[in-house]
Amino acid sequence: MKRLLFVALAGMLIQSAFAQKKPNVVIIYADDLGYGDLSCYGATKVRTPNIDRLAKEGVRFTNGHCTSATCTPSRYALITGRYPWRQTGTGVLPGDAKLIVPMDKGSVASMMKKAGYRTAQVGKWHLGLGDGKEIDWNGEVKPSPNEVGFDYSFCFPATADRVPTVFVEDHKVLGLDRNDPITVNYKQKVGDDPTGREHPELLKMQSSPGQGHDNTIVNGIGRIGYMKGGHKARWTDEELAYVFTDRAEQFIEDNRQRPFFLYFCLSDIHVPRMPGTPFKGKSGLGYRGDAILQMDWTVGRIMQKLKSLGLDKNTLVLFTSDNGPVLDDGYQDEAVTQLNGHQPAGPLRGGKYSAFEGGTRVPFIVSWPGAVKGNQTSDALVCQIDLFASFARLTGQQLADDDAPDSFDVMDALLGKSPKGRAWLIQQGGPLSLVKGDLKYIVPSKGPKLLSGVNIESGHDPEPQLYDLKKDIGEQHNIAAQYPEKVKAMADELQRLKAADKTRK
Ligand code: NG6
Ligand code: CA
Repeated sequence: MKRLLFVALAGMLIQSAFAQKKPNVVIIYADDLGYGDLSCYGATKVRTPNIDRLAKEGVRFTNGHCTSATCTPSRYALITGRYPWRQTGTGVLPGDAKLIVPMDKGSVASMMKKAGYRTAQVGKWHLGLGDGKEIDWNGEVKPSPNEVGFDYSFCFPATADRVPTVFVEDHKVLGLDRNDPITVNYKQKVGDDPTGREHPELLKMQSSPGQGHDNTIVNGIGRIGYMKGGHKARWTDEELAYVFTDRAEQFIEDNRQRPFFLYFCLSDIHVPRMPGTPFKGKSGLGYRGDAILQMDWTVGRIMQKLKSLGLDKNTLVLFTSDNGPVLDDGYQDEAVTQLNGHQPAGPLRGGKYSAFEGGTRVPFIVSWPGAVKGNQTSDALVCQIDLFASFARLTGQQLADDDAPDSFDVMDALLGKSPKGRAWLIQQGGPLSLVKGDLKYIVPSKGPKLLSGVNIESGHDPEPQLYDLKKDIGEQHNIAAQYPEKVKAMADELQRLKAADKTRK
């Protein structure tokens, strides 16, 4: 009997030691951060010591990607493991859009939950809320991240420049005052709050002409869309990073004794850039540079939190961005005038919204001090769409047949154990591109070559484009005319991959 008890106890101990061993996973997802925006990626005009340290403790990828050159589709791909262009309605969403993540399929979060992880989403969501009927911001906001795998969610619905400018915590608007109910409208003005168009003199930061951002004024900033009510619940932009970081830290602390998965989506460095007072004016590059410093501070806080709880060795931290950089994205915040020679996309052409590499090649860093050797640089082709299948392997799970149809297991590359990532990737700027080996093919498309508001080259061209990224990372020399057979082969392959329901083997 005693012996049996001993065996059972020993078994339980081994099991719990094993359970402890499951690494925590933290994704820190920056918004609109470019390939050249960090000092560990070559920036010299701005310094990011905390993120540089993260890179030093792990692997810094030179060929890491989001799927798309804007936010909503990239996030859709990360969460679902499915290319966003397979589903209509995955473009940049307004703040009153319905949830676009399918609830009848697995998400990276529900998969981690199945593996025994406690899961959370903190920060910008931008994948819609509710079921398509008008959202009742004064009641239950549902479905939300909670319905697609997150045990805990603390988000704002869309972007910082879109109404409603409130936090939603597990189905409820935080700090709601019943006597001041919220109404949101993207078509016409609601309520009596002044708009940026009517009252530009009330703005603390002017909107850029011709780019919208001149509807309801909240905290002295004109937004996209109109809102009424909810005055006490509205956020203060200067506090966003602090509020989100506090929630993320709290979640880590609350779950320090069990494996957790945190999808931490920063509002930095998206517009309106309105950093907290400690960072204002600190970079010398205007508020965009200041927001980079604030973002780096946030990363430092998370690293410090993990360390203080003794979790740093057993936590995989992934830092990346949802799309490439933009300077003037709707506000006159001196991002252009104070650029000071800084190169947000580094050596890459284009930026946010673009089919060129600047749109989708982003900072991508993995650290896991207990399992990953530090000081590594990897040229493996990896994409955020691959996290679903990769984390499934990390946590010892089989994917259901129709889960994550475009996600490849690149875990060995992510851990710096293999120089090989995926063999090819479809990227989405305006037009789609196929990257395979050193070559990149951009589908011919109609549209302006220069997106004039944001001053970014779109990648649109009525002629096919082919670039050798190994020799020409800046995509300056279109070699399509020299290699018509390669163009044809890549165009055919892209067609075939698009037509398949699934590209995962
Ligand atoms: C664009 C907005 C831009 C930004 C972007 C979304 C205009 C003219 N521009 O439509 O300011 O909000 O949407 O950015 O409205 S993202 O990073 O969330 O994709
Ligand atoms: Ca973005």
